Amino acid sequence: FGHDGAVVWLTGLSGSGKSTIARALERRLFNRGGLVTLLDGDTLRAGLNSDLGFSDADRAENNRRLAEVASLLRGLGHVVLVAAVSPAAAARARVRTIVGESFFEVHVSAPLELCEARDPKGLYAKARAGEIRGFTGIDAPYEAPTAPELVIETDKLDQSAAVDRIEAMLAGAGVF
Ligand code: GGZ
Repeated sequence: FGHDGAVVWLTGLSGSGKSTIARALERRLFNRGGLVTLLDGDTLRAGLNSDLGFSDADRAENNRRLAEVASLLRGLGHVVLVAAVSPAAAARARVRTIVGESFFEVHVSAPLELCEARDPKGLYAKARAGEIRGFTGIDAPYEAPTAPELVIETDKLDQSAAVDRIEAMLAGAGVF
C-alpha cells in the first residue's frame, strides 16, 4: 500500500536547522498520508541512547543505533527522518551501509557563525566558555559530506523551501 520506505539522514552542525526541517517535513508527509517517523538524535539520547556521551566512539555508536532503528522502520514502509549531527564521515558511511537501499544523506548546511548566532539552546556559549568540551564546530570536528544526495543551505533557503527540496528529491527517486 501507499509508498515504499526510505531513510532521510539529516546531518549538520547544532543549530543548522536539522530538527526544524525534519519536523516540518514530517508534518508535510503525514498530511499527504505518509507513514513517517522522526528520529531525532538529541531526543533519543534521553532513552535508547542514554548511556552514550559525545566521544567519537559514543557518537559512532549513537549513529549506528539510529541507523539500525531507521532500517527496521524503513522495512515496515516508513519514511524515516533522522536528524543527528553525525559529524564523522566514517560513521555516516557505516550508516549508509546498514540502511542499504533507499538511503538519502542530506547535508543541512549553515555557516558556523550563523549556527552560533542562533544558539537555540545556549550550547555554543557554554562551549566557548569552556563549560562544554568537545562541542562540534568549536573544539570537535564536523566532517562535511563529500557526496550527499542533497545539500540544504539554511542561510539561503527558508524552512518551507528546504522541505520542498527534500520532497522533490524523494519524488524524483520514486519514493513518495
Ligand atoms: C555536539 C552536543 C554536544 C556536543 C550536547 N557536540 O542542537 P542540539 O544540541 O539539539 O543537537 C546537539 C545534540 C547532538 O546529538 P546527536 O545525537 O545529534 O549527535 S551525534 O550525531 O554527534 O551523536 C546538541 C547537543 O546534542 N549536544 N553536547 N559536545 N552536540
